[in-house]
Amino acid sequence: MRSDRLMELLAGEGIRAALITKPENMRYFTGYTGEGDLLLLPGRKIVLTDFRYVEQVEKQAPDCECIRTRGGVRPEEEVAKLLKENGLDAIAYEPYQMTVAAFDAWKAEMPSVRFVSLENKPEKLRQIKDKGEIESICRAAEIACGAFDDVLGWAKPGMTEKEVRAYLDYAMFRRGSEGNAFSTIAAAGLNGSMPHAVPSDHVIQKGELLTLDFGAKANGYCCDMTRTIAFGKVSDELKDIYYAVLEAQKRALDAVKPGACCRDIDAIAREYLEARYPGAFGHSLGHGVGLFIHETPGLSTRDETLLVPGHVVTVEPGVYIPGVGGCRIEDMALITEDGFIDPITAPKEELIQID
Ligand SMILES: [Mn+2]
Repeated sequence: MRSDRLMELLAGEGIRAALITKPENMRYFTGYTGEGDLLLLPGRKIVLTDFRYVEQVEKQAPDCECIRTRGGVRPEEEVAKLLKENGLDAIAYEPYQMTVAAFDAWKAEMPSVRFVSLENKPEKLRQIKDKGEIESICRAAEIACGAFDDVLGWAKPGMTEKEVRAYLDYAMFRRGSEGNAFSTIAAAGLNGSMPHAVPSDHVIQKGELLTLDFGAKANGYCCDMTRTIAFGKVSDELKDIYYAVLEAQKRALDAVKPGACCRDIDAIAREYLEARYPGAFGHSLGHGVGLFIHETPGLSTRDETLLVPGHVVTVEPGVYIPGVGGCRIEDMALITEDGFIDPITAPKEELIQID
């Protein structure tokens, strides 16, 4: 059981209870996708939630106990009671998403209980994806790549960024996506120099690049991909940017394998682009992906993690030049025993031109 691994880690610190409040982590440990809190005790998983979700807990997480909360039954009280019954005076909590108000409420209910930060232990466990998780990510990627193909057959100069975004999102849903992995980015022309540009009413003109960064979800798992395409003939300057980004990505991908250091992979793409477009690649090369769109490890200047089978990272160099435009190309690497699988099969070898 996944939660046993967490409890083993905590046992080393003398802690035998954990309060899981982040939805992705609750899902990871139980399969339950609704609202509520999860209390982990040795050999027990207890979901605390209200009337709206009780049936859902039974269906999605049959090995969990469920405590129904309501006006008179507050989760804080129930957890305090359970700790007391089990003679526990310490509990691990998740520090990253809990509000200060919620934390105060938990502590006020059990003043003699010691609260110990879980830090990133659940996220560390989630780094290594199992076969089912990999299959879900591949399914999400299949949906997203299919949707990109749909867009290629539909998009024309004269459409706005918002229209393209709407169609791309529609195409992903139509192909079975559960939801967007994040807000789809469609940035054309000069907007392309903003890595996380919000789709606007800008009308896409011939001679512009369009960067599409998007992801579908399957079984809760995200994929993440970016392609940059051209509308009409674009300048040599923009073409050069595209092929420089592509070459940087290929060089980085060549280095992706078990045992490789995340920081070194980032450096390969960074040095290549820095030599040609100084200062134009200002974000990390990539990040982990799973139930959440940005996970660890990351391909960045600071992450010294060595890749192992089961890690999933994006490889997404870009060049962004205000007043000129920008380009990003993003694939995913699912690390295997002898290399990696890239589930992003959308074409990129030649700059795609839409007339
Ligand atoms: Mn990404």
